[in-house]
Amino acid sequence: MARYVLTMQSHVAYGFVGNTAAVFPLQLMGFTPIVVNTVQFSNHTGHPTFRGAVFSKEHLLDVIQGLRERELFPKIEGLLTGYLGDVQTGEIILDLAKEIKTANPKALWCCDPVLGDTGPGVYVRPEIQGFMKDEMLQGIADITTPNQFELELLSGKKLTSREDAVATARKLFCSHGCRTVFVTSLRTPDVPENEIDTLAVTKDEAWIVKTPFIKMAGEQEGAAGTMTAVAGQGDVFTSVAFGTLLLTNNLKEALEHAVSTLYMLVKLTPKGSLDLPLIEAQKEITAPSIRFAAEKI
Ligand code: PXL
Repeated sequence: MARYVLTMQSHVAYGFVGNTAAVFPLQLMGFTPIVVNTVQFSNHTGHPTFRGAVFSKEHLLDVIQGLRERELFPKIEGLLTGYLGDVQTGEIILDLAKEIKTANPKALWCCDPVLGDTGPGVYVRPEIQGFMKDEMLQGIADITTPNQFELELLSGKKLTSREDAVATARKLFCSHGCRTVFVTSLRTPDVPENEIDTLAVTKDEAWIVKTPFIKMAGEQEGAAGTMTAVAGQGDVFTSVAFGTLLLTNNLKEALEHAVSTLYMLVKLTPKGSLDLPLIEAQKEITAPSIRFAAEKI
């Protein structure tokens, strides 16, 4: 029986962000993704130019109506969402999440609160930030995957340590929003210079994986002097972590697998590339060559 995950994210013709970062890993893990594209751009917005359009509310609702007519909602076990082009798309996603969860109360929603990253800074419209915090991540989302920069924006404070990150994730989400929080790209002052950490946090447990910090092969000066890094890392991480969690229901396993996959993909990114080698290095998605172990914190 097909295992359906609905992934509603951006589409790029070239490269791997949003759905083009999420769909292939989900397929490799054995899922049948149902793919709704919120935008169609030529490439990710970290390149010097990008072209294309954001799909209208009418278009998105029409596609969703078609899926409703196929009576797919009770069969969907996971909803995966990320980058929002505008608040309207977020409102559609919120209604869709409620409908899917009503149709299948066991379905899980993984909401990646894409807002920005250290280096490029905020790369969404300003109104997305409040919407993400006050609407998307309250109540019915089950899993969220902020990077450090996003957790700081959402909590309104700088994180001072790993313990602070765990406490902040718990306070902000686990008590009255998402049950599970993956915090990525953690480089608080207590993390050594040559290291980058990833956390998996719930109300009663927290795991950490420490990996060597790879200065990104593709990191270069972008528009207006901002640094652009290889895009799509968060999108691939979220897809692999969520897929593994759906397959195994094991938080430690999901954390270790997703971190190990990402580490290898970044390591194998050719110098100067702004996109991950998702196809060439596909075996790193199913069976990463290096396996990093999580410790309890
Ligand atoms: O990786 C997040 C993302 C998603 N979608 C689009 C993007 C980016 C980051 O650059 O440009 C279109």
